[in-house]
Amino acid sequence: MIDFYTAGTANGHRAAVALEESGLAYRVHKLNLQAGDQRKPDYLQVNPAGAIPAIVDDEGPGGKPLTLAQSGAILLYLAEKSGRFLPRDPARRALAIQWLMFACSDVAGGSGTLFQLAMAAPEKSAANVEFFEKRLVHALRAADGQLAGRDYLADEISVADLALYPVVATRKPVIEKHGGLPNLTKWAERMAARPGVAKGMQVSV
Ligand SMILES: N[C@@H](CCC(=O)N[C@@H](CS)C(=O)NCC(=O)O)C(=O)O
Repeated sequence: MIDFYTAGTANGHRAAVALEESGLAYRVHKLNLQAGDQRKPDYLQVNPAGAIPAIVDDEGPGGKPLTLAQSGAILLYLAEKSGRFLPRDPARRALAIQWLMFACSDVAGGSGTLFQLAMAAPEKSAANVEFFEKRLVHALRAADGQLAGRDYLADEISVADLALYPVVATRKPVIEKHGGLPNLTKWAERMAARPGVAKGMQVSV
């Protein structure tokens, strides 16, 4: 059984979608980030960085418990454990990992900046919000190009699609405002129609 520590953010949804799609058994522990659950001593034993998502697999490699943070690492671990979402073909596999990194660094970072500007930045600036919205959409334009003539980022569905979808879903209004990303929009509809994706997106709402 996998214990899954999460909250209703795109990083949390990323791991939830992967857990649902992998078909592995898990139980959810919801953290209230506003209340500071992530900084409580019990949780810092799970992830000393004080962030979600994290998992504890009591049947990790060699039958030993494994504790893991970082949504991208969790996706790769679940893909290897379930034998799903990491293409066997080496070229597709390399591309899947490239787009996984893109989703978890460039795109998640850009979306995180928008969150910080809205919730935490000491000074509010509409111009800065607009600037970082456009930067995020510019990054997503690369995925839109990759999806021209393809159903999935690495041709077959992979960790890359599972990683990117929650941010695209969360930032739909920003994409619509600055967008014109038709391939990404169609891909997002395809992803949303998957029962595992839909269920994963509801896990910590
Ligand atoms: N790169 C990390 C980011 C994790 C992260 O930033 N989690 C946020 C929520 S989306 C968090 O737990 N923040 C708690 C805090 O900053 O106190 C990942 O992909 O898992």
